[in-house]
Amino acid sequence: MSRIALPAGLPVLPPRDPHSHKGTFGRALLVGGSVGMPGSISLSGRACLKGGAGLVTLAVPDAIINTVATFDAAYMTWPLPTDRSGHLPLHAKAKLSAKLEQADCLAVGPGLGQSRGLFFLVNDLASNFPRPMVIDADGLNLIAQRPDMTQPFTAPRVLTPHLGEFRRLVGKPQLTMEEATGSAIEFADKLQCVLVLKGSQTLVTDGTQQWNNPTGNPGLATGGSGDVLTGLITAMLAQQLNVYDAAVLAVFLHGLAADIAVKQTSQPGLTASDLLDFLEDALCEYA
Ligand code: B4P
Ligand code: MG
Repeated sequence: MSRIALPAGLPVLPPRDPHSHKGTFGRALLVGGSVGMPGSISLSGRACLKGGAGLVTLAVPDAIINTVATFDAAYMTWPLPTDRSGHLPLHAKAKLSAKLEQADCLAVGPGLGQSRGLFFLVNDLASNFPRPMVIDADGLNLIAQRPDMTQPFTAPRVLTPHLGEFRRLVGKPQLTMEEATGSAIEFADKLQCVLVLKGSQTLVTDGTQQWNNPTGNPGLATGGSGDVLTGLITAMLAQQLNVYDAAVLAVFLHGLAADIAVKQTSQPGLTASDLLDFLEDALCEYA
């Protein structure tokens, strides 16, 4: 039973069937990481587990796989090649194929970095992965470099830019947050995707529906909190929520976790790792 008043329109995560098993709650595949940035993808993976995905696999460059594996025992890791700059090369796709076939949903971006090979890899996945996919961080910066940004996606996609990333997506470096709100709705409608415009009042839109998120606080203005959100959205997709509902529920719970956290910690002291611990409390409030 919830102890807080849940806002009207909040999506419902169906109760768990007593006879369910881990396959029931989906296989999530998260692709990211690079040499020097092993933490982001781990935060996403841990949030994905905490959010209820049945099986979570992190596909990362082989140069960092041992580091990523030691951050949590509950997710699986899958090694991909590492290029000379410490990133995934384009031919990582071949090694990824088997995992892509098994995945119910995909997230790409946290800690990925940017390179020419990654440009082709990420845009290939964004265009061709047939099931729901979250695109975050450098994944967004890489799709922003596509020659044709007006081409709609043909499979369900959630894009999670903060204002800086959204400016790059629309090619307008001076866009204000107020201008971005209107532009985000138009963008989501044109590209047939769900857009999560992150900020102090995160907006979720699919071009028709809009959710102005009421939870969250400046404690979230800390490195890695966006990676946690990416993992949480992916968890909701793994549990078969549609892309809009998955984004709305994850954004709400992410902010709620932070609101609960700062009753016990300070806003400056809240870290993304702490936030993971409070996702549990947010889910309990929601249940
Ligand atoms: P990045 O490498 O892009 O790192 P990051 O995305 O900022 O980190 P992270 O993934 O943890 O946080 P995110 O914002 O995704 O940074 C590279 C450059 O981009 C840096 O120079 C940075 O200054 C710049 N940049 C970062 N954010 C920018 C912005 N908004 N506008 C312009 N430039 C920016 O996710 C953070 C999460 O916390 C979101 O869910 C967000 O909604 C929430 N959050 C943050 N502040 C909040 C607040 N005051 N109240 C409520 N929620 C808040
Ligand atoms: Mg981010």
